[in-house]
Amino acid sequence: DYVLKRKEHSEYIVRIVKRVYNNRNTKVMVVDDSSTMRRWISAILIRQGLTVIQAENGAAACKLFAANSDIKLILTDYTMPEMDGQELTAKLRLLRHMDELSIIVLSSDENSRTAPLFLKTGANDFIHKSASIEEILCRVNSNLEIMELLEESRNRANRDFLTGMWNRRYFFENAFSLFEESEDNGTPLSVALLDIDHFKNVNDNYGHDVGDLVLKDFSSKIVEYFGEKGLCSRFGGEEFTVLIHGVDSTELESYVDGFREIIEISSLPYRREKLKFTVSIGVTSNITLGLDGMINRADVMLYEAKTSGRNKVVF
Ligand code: GH3
Ligand code: MG
Ligand code: MG
Ligand code: MG
Repeated sequence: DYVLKRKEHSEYIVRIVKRVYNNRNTKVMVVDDSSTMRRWISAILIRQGLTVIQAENGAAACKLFAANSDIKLILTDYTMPEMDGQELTAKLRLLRHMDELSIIVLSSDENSRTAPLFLKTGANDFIHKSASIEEILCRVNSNLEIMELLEESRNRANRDFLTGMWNRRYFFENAFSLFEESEDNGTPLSVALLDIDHFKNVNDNYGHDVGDLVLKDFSSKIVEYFGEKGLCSRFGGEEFTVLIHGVDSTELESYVDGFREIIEISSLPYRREKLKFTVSIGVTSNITLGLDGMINRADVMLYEAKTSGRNKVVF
């Protein structure tokens, strides 16, 4: 085995400890028709803190994958009855992108064409079965690390830093396809613009940090009420946008007003006080305006809610 220098070694240990810590929520699947091989690899991965699921061939793996959509990495054999590793790789790659599911092939095949064949089919990596346990672990770990880094950079690009909510950029990237879907199949679609009333007072009276706390609390209430499905985003400052799909016009008013009421009656404990505030909401369901037009319209309605007394929903 390659022996690391002292400093390199301690850095490596830190990485491994961090890796095992991160692995505690990570599910992987081992696919092999040899039960001895399957158990041997699974035992190694379990020792790394991973949760392991086993399948005896590609077909069984597909079924288990459908029931365990949170699987992050698959370590698969090549030659298996019913469905081999290549067909499995091709099938799963259609369902998940390379940065969401890592597929590593572990094969004893000696043909020099096998590795490139798998890599072209969509495998993230190819390891020969003669590899040491150490090599298998290094490759599993680095593939998991790459996916985590990619997820982190995706979040940095798409989420608002303070609240963790989708940002304006993500909203526009995804709102349009929902809009088109609604045009095609008639699913009702509405845009709601939410703005905290007199938020400046919170900052002025309690400071910017408390203002930030209020924004975090408010945004988690939005996501809780409208759901991630509702495409909730922070548009900027204390203004939020929700694209509501699937709520009929007859129910829309009470649905949105339900949220306004929750904010009106809830409070945020801060030191010995209970912070209270209200929200004004502008809504439109007129999809003939186009997406930008709907946002503008909701903004006009929001302005009307503000000028006519706040703490209300205007359609
Ligand atoms: P209105 O009822 O008309 O909406 O009044 P308002 O005070 O809520 O609105 P205004 O637009 O006057 O003030 C919004 C304030 O939000 C001003 C700005 O400093 C504050 N703000 C914007 N982004 C943040 C943030 O990330 N954190 C904090 N603490 N404050 C923010
Ligand atoms: Mg086999
Ligand atoms: Mg405001
Ligand atoms: Mg505002």
